[in-house]
Amino acid sequence: MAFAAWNGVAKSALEAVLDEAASAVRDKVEIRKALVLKPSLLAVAILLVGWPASAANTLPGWELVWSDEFDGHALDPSKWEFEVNARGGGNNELQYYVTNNVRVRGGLLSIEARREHYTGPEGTREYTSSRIRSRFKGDWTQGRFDIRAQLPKGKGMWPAIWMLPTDERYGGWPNSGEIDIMELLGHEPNKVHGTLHYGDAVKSHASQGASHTLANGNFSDQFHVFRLDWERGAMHWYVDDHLYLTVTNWHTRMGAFPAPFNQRFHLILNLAVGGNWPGNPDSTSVFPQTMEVDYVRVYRKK
Ligand SMILES: [Ca+2]
Repeated sequence: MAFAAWNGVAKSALEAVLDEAASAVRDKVEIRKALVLKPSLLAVAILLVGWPASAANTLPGWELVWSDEFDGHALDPSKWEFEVNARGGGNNELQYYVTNNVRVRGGLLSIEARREHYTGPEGTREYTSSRIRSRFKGDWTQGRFDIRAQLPKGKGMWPAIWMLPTDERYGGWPNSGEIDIMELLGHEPNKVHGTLHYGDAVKSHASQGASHTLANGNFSDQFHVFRLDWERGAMHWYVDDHLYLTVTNWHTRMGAFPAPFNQRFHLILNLAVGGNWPGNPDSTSVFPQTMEVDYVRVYRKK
């Protein structure tokens, strides 16, 4: 993790130099590949420019502890794993989650929802998509989570950036909690939701949440930064640094406050199709749809 942060800083410095000095070279990806292959060139470039005073992903008061800038050509298996299933997420979602609907290129992760007839070990579905998680590869208690993403739209689209408990120390859902950093319902493409789920057993499930609506346009028009600040006794949800939800109380029968949010949680990125909350796609829905993610950055308070 420390290496990932260092690598990001060094690469930013190099890119600045290379953009200036080698503007004639069109393919930056090729430059990056060349640098990875030539450590001596990397050292020379750092000597030339000096160590950067700051980089795009450093923030005052915060230490970057984990990130994925999606600069490679495939999903990084040291950071993410696929969840392959047709179980419907407990919400009667329609998709078969497969590994085929993820692309990493041009610095972006794309998760694509397709209308396609697909048969796997768990049955046949009329839609495919992907769902990835950082479980046992990125797990945190408290921190700041910044995710820059552009979202899909259309009836039945349900992109989500969220967190589940890695160890379920207090029992099954919702006893051990759930943190929804961002959810969007495709028929309301200008509105995102942040929600905290907790409580005791399914029948006494409790939640607190709020939504943020754009003044102009939709979340499919351009990238926005979805951010959660998780402190010991408070959680704060932001869109583009605009605070729209703070939650300071929650409970679980199996532990004292701030349980269940005193355990480690991991990140999940997925694009669901249909289900209880958004409803199913209809004749107005356009496929394929994608959620594109520019970066995921996790910080610890200094
Ligand atoms: Ca990126």
